[in-house]
Amino acid sequence: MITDPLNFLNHYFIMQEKVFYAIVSAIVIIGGVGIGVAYDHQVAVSSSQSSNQQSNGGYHLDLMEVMDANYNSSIGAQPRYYEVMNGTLQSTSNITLPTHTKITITITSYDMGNTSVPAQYLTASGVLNDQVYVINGTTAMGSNTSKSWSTNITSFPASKVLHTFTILQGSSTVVNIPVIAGYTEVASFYLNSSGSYVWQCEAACGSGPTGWGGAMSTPGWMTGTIYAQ
Ligand SMILES: [Cu+2]
Repeated sequence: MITDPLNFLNHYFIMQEKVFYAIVSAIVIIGGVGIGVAYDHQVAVSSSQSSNQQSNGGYHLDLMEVMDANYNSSIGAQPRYYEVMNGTLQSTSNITLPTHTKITITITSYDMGNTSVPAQYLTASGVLNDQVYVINGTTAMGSNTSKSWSTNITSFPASKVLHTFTILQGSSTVVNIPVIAGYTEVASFYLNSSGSYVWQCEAACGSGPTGWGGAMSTPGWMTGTIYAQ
């Protein structure tokens, strides 16, 4: 029974006020934790991306291929692979990779055209499912080519391949990734034995009558050494 309606209302509003502040406090605390988690997550992601270190997804090898790097005064411009590491462009003359670890390679090509490639290097091999995930449009051309937009490819059309990223152990091909000029490509592979490998572009993209001069025969351009450890 309510004896004093005013006192009851007063009490009621005080209670409401307490509940209100409790709810506000809970929102602030939960929200704060949420922001903290999001912030931590962002920091973790950006630091793992910039260091090329191993993370949950394995190891990341990021290569950038450019069309016209200055080779020398007589040959002039040549295509070149760089390794992107810690936000800087590094030479690909020596690449260090881990063994028994999933290596995800991203090749970003800023290039155009095609060149002659022996048939066996037109097929992706040594990569997961023998497939390369190919994204059209690193180089903006003003129109989209819908058919080849974000597709898994095993057999590459000869008319589109300008380079390969091929890893050789002695005379055997361990990994072969055909590269389409002006595309971004992603694939994964494992190196199961430690030691040194040769990497080579197998498409004749260099200088001279055979196309195997200049970049094709120069470490850090279209060939180099991979140390697996
Ligand atoms: Cu090449």
